[in-house]
Amino acid sequence: MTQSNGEGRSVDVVIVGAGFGGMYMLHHLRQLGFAAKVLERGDGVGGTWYWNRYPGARCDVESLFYSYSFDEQLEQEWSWSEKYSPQPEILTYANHVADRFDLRRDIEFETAVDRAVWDDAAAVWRIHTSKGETISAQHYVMASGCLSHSKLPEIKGVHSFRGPTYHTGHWPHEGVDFTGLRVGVIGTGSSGIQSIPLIAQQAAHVTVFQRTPNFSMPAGNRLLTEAEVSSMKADYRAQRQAAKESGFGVPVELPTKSALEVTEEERNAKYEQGWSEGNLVALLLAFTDVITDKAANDTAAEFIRNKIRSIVKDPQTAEDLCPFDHPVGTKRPCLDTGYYETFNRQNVRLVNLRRTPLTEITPSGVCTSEETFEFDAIVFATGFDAMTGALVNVDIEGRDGITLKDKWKDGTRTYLGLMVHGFPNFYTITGPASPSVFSNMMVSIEQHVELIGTILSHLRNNHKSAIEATKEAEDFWVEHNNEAGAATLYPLANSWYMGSNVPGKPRVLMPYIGGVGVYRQECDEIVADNFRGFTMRDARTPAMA
Ligand code: FAD
Ligand code: N01
Repeated sequence: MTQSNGEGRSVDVVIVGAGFGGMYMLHHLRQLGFAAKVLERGDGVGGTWYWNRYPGARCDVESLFYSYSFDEQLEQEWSWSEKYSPQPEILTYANHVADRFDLRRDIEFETAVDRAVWDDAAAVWRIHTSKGETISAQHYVMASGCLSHSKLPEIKGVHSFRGPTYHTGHWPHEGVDFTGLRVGVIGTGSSGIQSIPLIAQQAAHVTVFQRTPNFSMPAGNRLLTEAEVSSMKADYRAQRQAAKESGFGVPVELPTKSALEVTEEERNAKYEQGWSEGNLVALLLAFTDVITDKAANDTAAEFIRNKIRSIVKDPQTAEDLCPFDHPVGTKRPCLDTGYYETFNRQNVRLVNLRRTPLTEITPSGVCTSEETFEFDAIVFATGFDAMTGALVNVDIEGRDGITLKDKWKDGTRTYLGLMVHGFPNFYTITGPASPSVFSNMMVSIEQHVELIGTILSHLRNNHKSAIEATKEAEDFWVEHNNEAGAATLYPLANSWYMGSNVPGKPRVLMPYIGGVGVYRQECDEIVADNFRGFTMRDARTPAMA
């Protein structure tokens, strides 16, 4: 029940964020009979798909899988139009879900959470909002997103440009018309790679500033046929189950051979299949060892580099676009539509910042160590303070006054990527050390939401007021996450997975690479084993045991 005790409102659960995580959390808690409120900074639902409205934004997990599975009717009534649907369609889907389940009446928009403090005596969270209100809640869920805290580059003069600047992660709702403009784009991750081809079609000239070339492959995006959609709808239960049991949250045939035990022809034929299908996972799982063995990985990397060389006409530009500094897959690989071809256009130039570093942004443009560029607009495709940014941006104070920011200053520490020792009744959907960004996020979101539902129901049924991860369980999970990561090539890259894109951020592989199927099984076993690794407090006991 939502109540007011004269000192502010009180609800069972406060959820931060109205993306796919927060929306399903709200719906699920309502079904279980809890009173929940969602607080959302933006003025609409959709999270990622509300903010990232840059040209070309679309998913790179096939839409038929990048969608909720929790409601069969929803699944049957909604039809995706494209293999990888564009941002407007995904946002329309989010709005449809919000309407269909009447979610908006419990979402407060344009409301940011700034601070949250655990009141141990009362066993409640006091959650402070940008509107000056304090809401009390027994449980506090951060559904604040892994890729929601955008960041500008650390470049001298970054705020000094006179003309308009845009960050891909909070693009103007009304769109941007680049017609006739000289545009500088900084960043060549997924957002840059998706947007550059479309900006180039419109602008008079585009200069792309690339620090690290990325591995990208053509999405092969296309309209879905009616037959494809209905055949998926007929088989959805089996497909969803396969996704839940898989490694990355999409069903895929598992490899049986090493890349090094087959002939070059056989190897390249397998890579060609992934490339022509526009299927990232198929390429990374073409062989057993692509993401674990450097020599095996080199074969996939060289396959992609040869594709780049075959597409890009100018040999120096082609070579500059070829990634050599990280194994393929260890930075988030990209799916594109005409990215490499864009560098054959007369109005596009690539600047390799490894040769001529960016030195300054000025009122009229950008300077490198060798040149000055004048622009009418600058696009920052410079990414996010991923996985932890949105969490530590809120001043979250747990038991004994410890803050989450302090606790994580040498690296994230969580149990299952879901709860944190010292922070009772606090949950992070797709938090660090869960499969999260190493998966189809819809699968990971649904699993965390349902796990939180199981925990809250258990507490209620057993008259417990609070739950907390033990230090031992957290230590074990941190170690387990690190061991899983160390068995792969991921630590070799300077990626946002490793926190390397934020100066001073501890270098730790944040997501859990064990796979969504294995992780789900681990979680299920913990629940079945009487919530192993958690302590619970009786409603009448004053402090955590
Ligand atoms: P988000 O969608 O990020 O929502 C979090 C919400 O919390 C935001 O609306 C934010 O405003 C709000 N918020 C944060 N902090 C506060 C605060 N303090 N107070 C109030 N509100 C707050 N994943 C895939 O699996 N497949 C894909 O193809 C894919 N494509 C992507 C494309 C782009 C461009 C990006 C950026 C990410 C993509 N992702 C993809 C990852 C994507 O983030 C997730 O799939 C999913 O949308 C995350 O949902 P979420 O609800 O967890 O977080
Ligand atoms: O961000 P990024 P993103 N000087 O961090 C460069 C998801 N997503 O928004 O690599 C010069 O990947 C930086 O260079 P470097 C997906 O999970 C999915 O593109 O650090 N350059 C890099 O090139 C993705 O991984 C889709 O050397 C600077 C770029 O900016 C995640 O979101 C689409 C710089 C940032 O790339 C983030 O993607 C979009 C500087 N000072 C996003 N600072 C799909 O297709 C940064 N850079 C589904």
